[in-house]
Amino acid sequence: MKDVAYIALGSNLGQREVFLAQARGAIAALARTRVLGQTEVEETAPIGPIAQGQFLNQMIAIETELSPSELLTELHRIEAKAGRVRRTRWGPRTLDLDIVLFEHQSVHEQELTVPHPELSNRDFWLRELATLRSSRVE
Ligand code: A4P
Ligand code: MG
Repeated sequence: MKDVAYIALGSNLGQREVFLAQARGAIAALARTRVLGQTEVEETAPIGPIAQGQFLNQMIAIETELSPSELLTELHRIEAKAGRVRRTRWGPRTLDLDIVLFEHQSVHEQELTVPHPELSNRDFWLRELATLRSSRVE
């Protein structure tokens, strides 16, 4: 099934711009997927209980025939290439790729929850999502 997915990119460790650019390239290169749009990169103050550096955040809209779990596997592979090491939950990271929303599917599995549970708490995600949805060309 073909669907539109909104992917949040985040980095607050190391060469943040480079990690985001690599992620954009890797997402654009995914099989059975095309990029519909992307927001500007913005710097945001860290959310959550851990004291850490500022994030660069960005959101990309894609149309994909990958299933939700196939997409998650690909995003994990792209994170791993950016040297992502999973340490503390919510802690600093070279690259974090979250599936924020699918236009036509919701997922409630142990490995994957979409819409992302934090969506309603993150003003910049809501703003980025609105920007992408309003500018999308079908
Ligand atoms: N997983 C479940 N649902 C999803 C989904 N919708 N998208 C699972 C992606 N993954 C999802 O994720 C742990 C597991 O969640 C994955 O293996 C997948 O099976 P993770 O990326 O290893 O852990 P995490 O990122 O530390 O946890 P989580 O819950 O994804 O946290 P967030 O929401 O990513 O928070 N402040 C600012 N300003 N900007 C940020 O981008 N990000 C975080 C991380 C904290 N503070 C931030 C930002
Ligand atoms: Mg995450």
